[in-house]
Amino acid sequence: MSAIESGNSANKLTRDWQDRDHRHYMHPFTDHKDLRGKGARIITDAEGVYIRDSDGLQILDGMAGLWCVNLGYGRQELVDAATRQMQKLPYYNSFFQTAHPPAIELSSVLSEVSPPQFKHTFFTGSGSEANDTVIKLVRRYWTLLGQTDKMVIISRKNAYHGSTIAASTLGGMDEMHKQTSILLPGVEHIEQPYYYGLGGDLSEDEFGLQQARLLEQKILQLGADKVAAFIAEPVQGAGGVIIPPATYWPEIQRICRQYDILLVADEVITGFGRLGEWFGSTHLGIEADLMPFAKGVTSGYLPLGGVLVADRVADVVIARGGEFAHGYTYSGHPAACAVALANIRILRDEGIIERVRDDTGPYFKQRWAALAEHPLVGEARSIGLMGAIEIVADKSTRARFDKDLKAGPTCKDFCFNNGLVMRAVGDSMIVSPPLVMEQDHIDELVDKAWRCLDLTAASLGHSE
Ligand code: PXG
Repeated sequence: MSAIESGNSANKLTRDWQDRDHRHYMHPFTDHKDLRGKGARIITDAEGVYIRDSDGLQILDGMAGLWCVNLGYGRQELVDAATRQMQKLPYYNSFFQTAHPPAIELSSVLSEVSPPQFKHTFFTGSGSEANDTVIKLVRRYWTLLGQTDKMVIISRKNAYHGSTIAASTLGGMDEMHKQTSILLPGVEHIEQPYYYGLGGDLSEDEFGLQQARLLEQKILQLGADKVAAFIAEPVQGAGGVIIPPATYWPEIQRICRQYDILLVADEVITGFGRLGEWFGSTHLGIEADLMPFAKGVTSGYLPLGGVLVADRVADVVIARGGEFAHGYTYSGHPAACAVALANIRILRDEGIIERVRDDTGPYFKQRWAALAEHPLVGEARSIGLMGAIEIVADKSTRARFDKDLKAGPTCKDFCFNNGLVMRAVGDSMIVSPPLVMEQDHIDELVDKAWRCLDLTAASLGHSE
């Protein structure tokens, strides 16, 4: 078959997949009318830090799948761990006074790699289920302590905590709230620490304190005896890689302690090395009482989530509480736990997290920061291996392009077509690449991002 023929047959296959995709597959978070016009991009295989589509285009995966493929693609050790476990014991539960080695081992290993206050883990199948579990744990804790009025959980606008009704309520995404319509009672939201978007004339430090003190104001408004917990991502991910000013988290910690409010750090994105520590909380000096996690625990090879439970909560809910009436069929799924164990072993043995902290993270920071010199970029910020750039029409005023021009989505499309996955959150472009990226991959990522910003500027008719 000639190259042209094989190209044609690949395209025909792509069209066939796109057609069946349109007829049968309801995608998550997708406008299907919009998708119909373009056809889905069909990803067929992947290796290392690259994915490949059904037309044979190799694409650098700047998002590690969906913030999860920390080890990159094609790690045989993870495949072998799943295979071995599926042959030995593909499924069993831990409901009726039973357990199995992979879940026991994984909960033990998690207590080693997490901060010292965590010795227990409750497993789930996803980050959303982990956050549903958080709500129940928080309420159970205060109820067992006889403080039945301490019910309200405070969260933040533009937070993402998952898609179940409870997790959508916890999150601060307006569109999700509108569409969910039946939200959980007892959840309140405060404004986010988004300095570029909301900082105005304040210094970063002043703004960090101001935004943290919104929590104190909310607690005082509701009454500390009514507030059970505060939940936040150490660094907001889906909201657009919002990195809080250095003053933010210490002040939040002070407030939670002063008013006796449980602190929940949602580590679904920041866990397992993203910021160059096992958990984002460690990097930012947060001492949490509960830490929901998912994604990077298995590098996304199999679905698994959970909640790390600090002794303060475990001593009440587990030691004194009787039955905790909560659990999922796939809580602690043996194959998923086996993959997580192999994943954590590789992260440890190959020193990947230390490499992010000492080498690739600092290198990424410096290369990424240079994107701020591009005429379209108002800010380029990063932490660990997470980064965002703000596309603006006017750097000095931070004015955005007209929404209808779709600057962010246009840039995202240029990126995909030119071999780079970079996500658009409105007109913020974000990346969160696999932790196994090397310096030359980072060069490739930044060079491609610059070129696609050029293409975006040209298509918007923007000159400096
Ligand atoms: N918490 C955080 C901080 C997350 O980022 C979840 C909870 C929910 O996890 P599950 O496993 O239920 O999806 C997430 C998930 C995006 C995007 O658009 C982000 C997530 C999921 C889907 C899309 O960036 N994060």
